[in-house]
Amino acid sequence: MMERHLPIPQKDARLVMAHMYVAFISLLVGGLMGLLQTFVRSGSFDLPFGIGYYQILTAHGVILALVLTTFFIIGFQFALLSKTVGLSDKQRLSAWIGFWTMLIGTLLTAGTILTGKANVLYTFYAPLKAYPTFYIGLALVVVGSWIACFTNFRQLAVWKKAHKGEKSPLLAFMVVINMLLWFIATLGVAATVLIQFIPWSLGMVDTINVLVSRTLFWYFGHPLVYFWLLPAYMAWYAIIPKIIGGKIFSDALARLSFVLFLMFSIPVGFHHQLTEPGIDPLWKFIQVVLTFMVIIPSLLTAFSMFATFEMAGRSKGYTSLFGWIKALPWKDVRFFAPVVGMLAFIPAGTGGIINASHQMNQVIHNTIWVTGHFHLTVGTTVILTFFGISYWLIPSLTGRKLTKKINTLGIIQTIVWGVGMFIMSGSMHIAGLLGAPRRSAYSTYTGAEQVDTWIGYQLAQAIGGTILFIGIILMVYIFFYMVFGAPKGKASFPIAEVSEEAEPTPQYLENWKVWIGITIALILFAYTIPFIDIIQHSPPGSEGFENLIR
Ligand code: HAS
Repeated sequence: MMERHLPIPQKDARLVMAHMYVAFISLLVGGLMGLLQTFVRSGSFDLPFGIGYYQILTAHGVILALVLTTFFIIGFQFALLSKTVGLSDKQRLSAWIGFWTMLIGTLLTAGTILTGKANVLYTFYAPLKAYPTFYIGLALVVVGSWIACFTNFRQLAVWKKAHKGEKSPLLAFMVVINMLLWFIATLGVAATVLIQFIPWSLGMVDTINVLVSRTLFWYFGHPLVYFWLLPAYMAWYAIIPKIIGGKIFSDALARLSFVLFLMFSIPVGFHHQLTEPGIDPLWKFIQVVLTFMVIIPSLLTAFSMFATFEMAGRSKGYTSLFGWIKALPWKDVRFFAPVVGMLAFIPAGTGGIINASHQMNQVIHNTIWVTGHFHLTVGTTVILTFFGISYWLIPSLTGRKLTKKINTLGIIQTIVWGVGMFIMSGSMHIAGLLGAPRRSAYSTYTGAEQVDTWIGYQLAQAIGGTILFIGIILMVYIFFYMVFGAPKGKASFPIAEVSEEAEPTPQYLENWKVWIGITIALILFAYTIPFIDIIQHSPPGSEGFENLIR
């Protein structure tokens, strides 16, 4: 077969595409589960063939939040590193080993869920207990992702050695930060899965320390959301400027915001446990303060994006206060999809700040407001940016062109997604404020009056969910068309240059020892005392509850 002219070596393209296939198949399967859920919760639909609500809820969460994201991100990051610092044969081999390890783990976990032996949701809170293969599969996914981490670290290290004294390419720096964050964070989930869940599910021990397991989960669970967000920020900072015909506002600011994410995204897990008994309120308060620190890099990003857009518009001659908005390429889906994601992040981030506010958390915790929050953040901001990336990445990996037709279909897909999510997530937020719980199947709560106030919103969720599912079908069609159907041709791999007016990037931003040192110090500060306290004052462990919920 003739080698096609691709912006990255064909062997690397194949590796990235393998990740993309898993991601887009996951989108279809996980999305279908989501659609069924909204139907059940509307109260007018029962699942056939004895399938349980919590079974599909677990599949939906694991397949979309863990599988789709991890495969897309790791694949995308390999593409970025292949383009900026290269991927040697040895590194490619280890990347493939990582991929297969993750895939085997995914199949094991997904298979366990589909046979109804793991109705524990994606947070797998103890004392709900799953069949051991659920946890073993998850452990394999984490191990596979670690292989990817170390391959990425090695890629940059080799490049640095060959380019002594040079600043690393911005995207390579960002990828390494994200993988460092992921590695440090997954140590927590690996610890709870290996030390607590697997022995317990195998029957080697009778009980599990519930609070320790949840604390280790959230030590991982919050940085997890930034592991999803940072690849979107990579595209915003370094790719979107090229697509709009502009330049990166500031390389230093972009790096600083990533360094702040590394430092502050981990020592904040308690903000998911603010209502959890057994954790000293002082340490909850300290972690809330640290949570407010992790908002800063997102505010820096918002500033940076506005500056990039304005600079690009003004360079094209738009001089009025907001005239530069007109200069943006609204008809280019590679811009349109991510920018809708950015706009969604304004209310989504505001919701996050509400969640993190200690007192207000009491109002929304465990209500469907939180589900609304994460469908706006990961389900809109992140995923629409991933779709936006796909419109140039997939053609550039398959040697095809993004046709006008697909561009238009992509814009329609984005609008469908935006409308569906506005209806679904909006009604989730409102129903949550009215007290509707999350993580629960349809219930009339023995005819309680309060239920009447949120019934209409549950119906709206089903309508929004249906529109979103149409969006999924469109996106999966677009993906396969870009892989197999689009005309052959040369597609671009857009990476922007830094503006000439930007300040030079200080050397210290690449001082890995300092940033990793501060990150570890902050984690030790935020977790050591409360964790010792949790272990010392733990109530007796709990035995497991299997298939308690269906
Ligand atoms: Fe969150 C719960 C707090 C961000 C995901 N979050 C969750 C859960 C998920 C999740 C999945 O403190 C549920 C977990 C579970 O199952 O229990 N979250 C925050 C805070 C932020 C935040 C403070 N979350 C995210 C992101 C996520 C995500 C990002 C996924 C990707 N979250 C919480 C808390 C809880 C929580 C509590 C626990 C609730 C509970 O009680 O259970 C912040 O990072 C948000 C900062 C963001 C901003 C917005 C900046 C805006 C930007 C856009 C600019 C727009 C432009 C467009 C440039 C401050 C950058 C311009 C366009 C033109 C045309 C000009």
